[in-house]
Amino acid sequence: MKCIKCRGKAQIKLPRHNARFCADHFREFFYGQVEKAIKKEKMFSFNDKILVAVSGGKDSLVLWEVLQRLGYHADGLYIDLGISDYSLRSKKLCEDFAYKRSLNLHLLSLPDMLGMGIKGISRKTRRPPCSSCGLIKRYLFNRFSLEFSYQVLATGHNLDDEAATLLGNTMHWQTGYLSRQSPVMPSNHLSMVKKVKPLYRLTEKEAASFAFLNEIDYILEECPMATGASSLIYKNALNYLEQNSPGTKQQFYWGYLKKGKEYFSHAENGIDLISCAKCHQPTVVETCAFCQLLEKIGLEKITLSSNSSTI
Ligand code: Q46
Ligand code: ZN
Ligand code: ZN
Repeated sequence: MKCIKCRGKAQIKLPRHNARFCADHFREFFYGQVEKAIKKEKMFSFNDKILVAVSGGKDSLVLWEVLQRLGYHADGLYIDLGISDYSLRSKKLCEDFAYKRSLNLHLLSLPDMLGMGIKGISRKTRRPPCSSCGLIKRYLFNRFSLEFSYQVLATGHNLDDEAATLLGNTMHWQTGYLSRQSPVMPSNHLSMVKKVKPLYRLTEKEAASFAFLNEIDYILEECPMATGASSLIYKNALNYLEQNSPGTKQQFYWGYLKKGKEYFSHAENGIDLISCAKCHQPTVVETCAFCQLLEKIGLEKITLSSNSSTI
């Protein structure tokens, strides 16, 4: 098997592009796809301060690696969710990653800020763990970006994630979500930071190959709370289709962005955001869902301070 660029020994096969690459040309391909995403979707410039939401998983660490290699100003934020050993290990991996590359990593801890981890919060609020977790992460990443003057929040969502979300939203005809699904969510006047997904042109397997070739250590196990997530069922269904017809995932998601999304634009008008009476973050009701969650665990409000590990 030969690299289609240099005719050297190929290490990676990409059936969806009908291509094979050696390690160097695969890296070139990977950087190229991220740069294309950034430029095509006008995600950010070299003047912007970017905050990367890192979890210790491959996608977010790969994204951070690529952004810093391309010369962007990118810092990381890790949120310790207090999920026993899983959180300890993933935090350590993020700290080691930042230390080896002399990058700035901010740390927030739910046990420190809220007095308990996701399990405890879920018990007190009677919400499923992933629902509390999603709400808390969205809120903290957004508020932290604004309070610490980041213009853009970047997440490691890849093509598999986005295609699976699209499939789920389509299966249930979630027209509001369909109208908003995008690799870029612009900022708004109501304290919403711009959010971007620079890996949306790359698959999970490609991110894993990049991590392997660049010796990026990441947490291999799934979060112990992730069992039974419907997104995994949609991913498996899409993997089956991709195996039999390479390119299906990208045709589905990129095709949606190009041709399908506009049909749902009317569905977006239904949401009127206001400022939360307590914390001034964007919300659709008087007190935002995060402040309601705080009330349920007996807290009035929180202040954010970064426990930075800056090298
Ligand atoms: S971290 Fe949080 Fe995920 Fe774990 S508790 Fe659920 S949502 S599964 S991305
Ligand atoms: Zn090559
Ligand atoms: Zn609030």
